[in-house]
Amino acid sequence: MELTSLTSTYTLANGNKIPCLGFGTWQSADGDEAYNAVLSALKNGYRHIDTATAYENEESVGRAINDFLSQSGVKREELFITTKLWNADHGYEATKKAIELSLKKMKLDYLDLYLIHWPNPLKFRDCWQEMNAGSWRAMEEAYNEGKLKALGLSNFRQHHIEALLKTAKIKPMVNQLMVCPGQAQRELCDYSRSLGMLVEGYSPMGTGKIFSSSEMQALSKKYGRTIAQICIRWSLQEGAIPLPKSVREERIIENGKVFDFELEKADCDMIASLTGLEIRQNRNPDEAPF
Ligand code: 1BO
Repeated sequence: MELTSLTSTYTLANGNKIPCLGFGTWQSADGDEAYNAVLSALKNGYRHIDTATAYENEESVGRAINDFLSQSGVKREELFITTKLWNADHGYEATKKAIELSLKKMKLDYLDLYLIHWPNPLKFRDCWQEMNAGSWRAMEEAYNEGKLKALGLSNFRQHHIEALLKTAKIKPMVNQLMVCPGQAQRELCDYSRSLGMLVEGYSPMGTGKIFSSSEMQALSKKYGRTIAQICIRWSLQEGAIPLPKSVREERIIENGKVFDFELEKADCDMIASLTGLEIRQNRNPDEAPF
């Protein structure tokens, strides 16, 4: 599939289109910071916005989306908006309420994608399978009512997915995972794809020491691109849908300019196996303290 711009799309298992690169809002503070970042992303051509209840910025993100829609003439159906269920709200009843609350906070009639953010909350560690099954049932109902246009998962590993599939009537369409240099998670990405899911990659830069890495600096020189652009391009070539985040307009613009160059396969493999970057380790969801 040829990806040529921020509006190039993949097709989800239900036939809906999803832009191949999204704008992440994790760690964007509620209020002006998240509002201005999302508005700037939309004004600069991003059409896919990712937030979560846990990011505590749904209100500002929703306000930016609605202001953009009323100012720009762009139609709601041209945007792809995702939010996620947080850990406290697992289970059928709580999930139903959480979906309504997200829609209300964001002032939207529907979400393009709704994800279970985390498979095994500390609060439900002895009954996570049952809680996820209840959440999924609530999500399926909201999907059938048109409030959610696609359903998916985040941070789910193979055994979490297998457990969910025992009762799911609608199969998950996305698994959103941390995909960054040194943590490509290729096996889990391939497994997710083998079940018909698309993989989204959060934290494409990973941060840590990525910007002082001599290997990444050499690639930046070789391709004449910033290290952030190399990371985002790498994520795209891994087959993921990268979700870079920035709150600075010049970076937001720069991060979207990744469609006019290609990394060599050997460089992609090198990035995938980089070590010593001191990037926050991808947490084991069965041991996370939340
Ligand atoms: C625990 C939050 C990960 C990014 O969505």
